[in-house]
Order: sequence, then structure tokens, then C-alpha cells
Amino acid sequence: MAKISFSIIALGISLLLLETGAQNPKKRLATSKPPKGQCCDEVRSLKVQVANLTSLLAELSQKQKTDMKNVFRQILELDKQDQQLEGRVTEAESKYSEINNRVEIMQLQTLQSATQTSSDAIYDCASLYGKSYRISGEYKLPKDEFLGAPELSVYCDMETNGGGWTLIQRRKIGLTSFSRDWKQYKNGFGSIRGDFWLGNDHIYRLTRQPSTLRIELEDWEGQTRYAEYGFFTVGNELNSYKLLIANYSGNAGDSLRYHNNTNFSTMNRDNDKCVDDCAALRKGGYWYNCCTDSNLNGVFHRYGAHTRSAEGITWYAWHGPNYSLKRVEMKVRPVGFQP
Ligand SMILES: [Ca+2]
Repeated sequence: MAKISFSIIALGISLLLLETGAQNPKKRLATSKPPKGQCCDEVRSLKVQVANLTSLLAELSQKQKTDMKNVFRQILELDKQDQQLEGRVTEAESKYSEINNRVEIMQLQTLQSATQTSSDAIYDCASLYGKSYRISGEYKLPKDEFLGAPELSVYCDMETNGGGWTLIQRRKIGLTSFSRDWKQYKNGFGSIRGDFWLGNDHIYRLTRQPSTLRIELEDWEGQTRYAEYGFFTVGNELNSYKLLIANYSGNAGDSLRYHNNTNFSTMNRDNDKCVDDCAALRKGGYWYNCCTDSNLNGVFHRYGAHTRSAEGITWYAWHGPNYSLKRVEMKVRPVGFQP
């Protein structure tokens, strides 16, 4: 405010100088001592001008005060509006979070009711069997939005020991390499009608319900054996797909017990319980301990016997560490499945 007043005064003075200078420049230059009457007239006129300017200044100063008041009032008004807007935003935010909460509760309720009425939903080959699909072959499981699981092609065994089995692994042709990295074992690889690994994420999804694992083996002489585990579950990726099995039955011998409670390892992820790198030595992805009592994702050796190393598709309890099996199938089914 002081600054503005000062500028106005300066303006007034310069106007005054300009006016007196411009009014009679010749006269001033020409006569250094003007006559008495003329001098008094000039003083009078200057006085009038000063008075006029003073009143103008007072007027301007008054106007400025009013303007400042108005500006101040406007600022207060804006501030009030701002507070109101802020209040509305807070209100909207709390409403949004409330709606979010309700959506979460609804999702949980839907998930629970879906689990309760599991006879309607299709989770695996057992669900399909329950819907009277009785022919073994390739089926599509619908995507599971709650688990974030995409649509999935599976092979269903609808015949063995009552059917309803979802295959998680098969070895029979021998052209697909099983020496793969973590990501490939995570997502799965191979052909669902030939040799494949379903994928650790999918196996995790399938074994979220209490599950049975059945392993079927065949040697190059055409003999078959099986091992069944009444309890089978695989952790999620954060838990390195840790294997938990129990309740063995069968005629192949229990060559998975040694791998119980171990994490999954691949060529680029050594999670085994050994100073050695088992996945590299055994050339597969598996729940390696230190290292194997079975190696179902090992190297396919035609005609079984091999002496190079214990890298074949082995089940020690049946054919030992140097005999690669001709055929393997690993399959899961919910515990308490009724054919
Ligand atoms: Ca190791």
C-alpha cells in the first residue's frame, strides 16, 4: 500500500513539473525575473494544481483501500469455496472406500457360495466327471476370476481307478525336452495330448482343494506300476511350489517321500537341499532334495538302461537310478471323489 501511495505522489509531482514546464517554457527561458503580478498568478495557479492533485491523491488512496477490502473479501470467499470443495472431495473419497469395501465383501461372499455349491462350478476333471463327461481326452477348464486363473486346457483321465483325474504331467513320446527354466515350469510346456508339464501355477490352483496324486509308470518291458498319495499339495510361487505329500499306497514303492517338504528347482533356480545344483545334474525341474529318489522330469532315454548319470526318468524304488522309464503319468483328483 505504501509503495503504491509513493508511486502516486511521484506521479503527481512529475505531472506537476511537466504541466508547469509545458505551460510556458519560452517565458521561463526568456525572463529570469518575471513581473510581480505574473509571479503571484503563477503561484496561485500552482497552489490550485497542488490542491487538485492532493484531493485526487486522497480519492485514489480511498479507492485503493476499498479495492484492497474487496480483494480481501474475495480471497476469504475463495478460501471458503476451497474448504467446501475439499469437504466434498473427502466425502467422495469416503464414499468410494465404502463402496470398495462392499465390493470386497460381495466378492468374498460370492467366492464362499461358489465353494459351497462346488457341484455347479467346473474346477477340474472331477467336476467334469460330475457333469457326466466320461470320455478321456482334452477338455477346457473355464477361467477362474477369483483366483485370477485363465482358461486352461487339460487332459482328463475318466477311466483309471474311477476316473475324474486331471493330468499334470506325461512322458511317453520323448521328443519334448524337460530341461526348462523356472518360467516355463511355472506356466507349463509341451503338448497336452503328448508330453507336457501342466505348469506349477496350475498345479497350485488344482491342489488348493484337498487332493490325491496318482503316479503311473511303465517300463520298456511293458510292465506297469503305480504310486498314490492320499495327500498332495503344492505351494504357490512365493513358497517355491513346495511339495507336501503323505499317505502312500501302491506297488511302485515310495520314491517321492524323499522329496517331501522340498521346494521346486529348475536349471536357473537352485532351491534344493544340496551343495550340488540338482536341477543341472538331473537335467529337469523337480522337487529336488540332494538330489533324487525319483526324477520324473528327467531325460527320456530310449530303451531304458543308461549309464551316463542318474539324469533319466527314474523311480529308484522300482528300477533304480540308471533306468529311464518308458512312460509316466502324474494326475490329481480331489480327496473324497465319488465315481
Ligand atoms: Ca543346491
